[in-house]
Amino acid sequence: MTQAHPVPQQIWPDDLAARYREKGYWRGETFGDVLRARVADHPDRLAVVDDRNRWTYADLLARATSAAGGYLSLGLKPGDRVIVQVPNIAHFFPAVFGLFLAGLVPVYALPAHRQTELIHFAKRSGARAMVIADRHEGFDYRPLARLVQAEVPDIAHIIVIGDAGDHVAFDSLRAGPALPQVDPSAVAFLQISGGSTGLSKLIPRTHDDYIYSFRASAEICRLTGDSVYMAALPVAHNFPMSSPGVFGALHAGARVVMAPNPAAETAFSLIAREGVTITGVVPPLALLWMAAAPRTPHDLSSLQVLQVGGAKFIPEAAARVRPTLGCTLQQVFGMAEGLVNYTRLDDPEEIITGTQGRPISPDDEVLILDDNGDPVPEGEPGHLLARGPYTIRGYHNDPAANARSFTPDGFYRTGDIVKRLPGGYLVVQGRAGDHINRAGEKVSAEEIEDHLLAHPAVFDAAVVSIPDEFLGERSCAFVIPAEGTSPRAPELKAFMRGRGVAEFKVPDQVVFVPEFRTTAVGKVSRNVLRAELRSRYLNKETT
Ligand code: AMP
Ligand code: DBH
Repeated sequence: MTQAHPVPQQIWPDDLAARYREKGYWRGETFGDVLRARVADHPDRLAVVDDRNRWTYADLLARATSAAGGYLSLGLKPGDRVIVQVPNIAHFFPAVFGLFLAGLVPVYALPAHRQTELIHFAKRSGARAMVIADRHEGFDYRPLARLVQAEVPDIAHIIVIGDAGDHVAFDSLRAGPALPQVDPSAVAFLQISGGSTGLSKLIPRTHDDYIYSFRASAEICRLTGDSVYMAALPVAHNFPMSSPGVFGALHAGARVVMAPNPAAETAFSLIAREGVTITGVVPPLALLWMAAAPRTPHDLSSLQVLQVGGAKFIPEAAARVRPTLGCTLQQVFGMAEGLVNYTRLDDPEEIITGTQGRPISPDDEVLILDDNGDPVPEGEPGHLLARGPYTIRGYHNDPAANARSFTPDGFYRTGDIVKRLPGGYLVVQGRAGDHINRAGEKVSAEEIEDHLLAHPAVFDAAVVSIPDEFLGERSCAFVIPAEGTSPRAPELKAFMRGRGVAEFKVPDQVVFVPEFRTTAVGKVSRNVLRAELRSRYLNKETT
């Protein structure tokens, strides 16, 4: 017997919802409406390009409509969740617009996720199907999906883009039953949080709220029908998806170019070939691109805006973007839960290089509070909380996380420590919680510790973030070996890989210690312990 599973919901109080509608943020449009409107405007304009395909807006809608009918013909019902683990290929769009048209709810997984994460997403969301690509960048996703299905039998269908074997071929999906009426205030998809405590949480976003966020983002980034947006980061990330990302670009009637990977050589050749005008990267990639630019044979002159976000971009590096790449830098500080900040394209240089931008919306409410929950004096650092027309009011199916992460009046506790400058510009100072922001991928310390603790030679483990010149932060696991054992770092790393987790969660470094030598009396909290280990490490006294 399968257990009844809650349908994802996102509920704003009536007065705020009314206000967001009245102000024209929420327009009662669905993803399907957006695509249909663009097709009506310019059916023959190129919408999506990858290494094999060049599809117009009309092509995209036709393919999405076939997919939608095909999904429903398989027996999926509007409201059902479908895990989407699709890399940066053109088919991502018919796959997800097909789901939207059918009223199905994508649950976005990253190509880097492995069975441990996927099983968690599947169980927590109550997923009934998966859409995957056959292979990408040397990895075969079909055996992985089969492993997930073996653990979560509610997954009735695996739909494969490419060579499907004995699964359902995406290209065989054909229009069938009539498509349902889709409610714009309903949850359109579940996005994945980086996870600050334990496993990733599922983030329910509605058509209304998400479309507002990328429509307004596209305006801030001045996208037009002549813009060419390149998705360099994996498109399931909220940043390349919506800030303004691929959806903001399609909303603006622009062209989307899918880069199969973000290496400088790949990205630069696509920039030159397609005349890319804007793209977004994380800080370590910005550094690599700046290092590669002086020697590239490719013409990068079409690039007008390089967006950098996901982790802090230091001012010294920020100042080098224009001289090396010849384009405007835009800093982006956002989160899949909602609030996104941008430096504006015409901001003064010191704002662009020295801040992480200001919120999208006049109705974004931002609080900066001290440890007691009182507002800090202007310009002082404090905890960032946010509420607004595209910031969620709760995670899906996770009452414990909701009690921690939201205030009674609906503000989301971001976990970030920021200060606010005049004009509302935010400067990120750090994190309150224990996660590692590894090149923009957020990894929860607790999640890594739980994996390590499953190894018989690990008596205890504490994972901390260590500053890293290239990655921004890297993960360091302090491990107390179990009595009579002497585990080695490669063995523990291999063990974690064997458990089927994304590679970015495998600790970068393992330090063995005989004990945690905690000074506090009694039982110390994990946070105190991690902070102490981290400072011991930074002061080079780890043994
Ligand atoms: P998530 O909630 O997993 O979507 O991750 C969002 C988090 O990424 C934010 O709360 C910040 O901690 C971090 N982040 C995103 N953009 C930036 C940025 N430009 N500078 C510093 N931190 C950032
Ligand atoms: O890191 C993020 O999650 C992020 C960064 C920039 C994000 O969600 C966004 C912009 O929308």
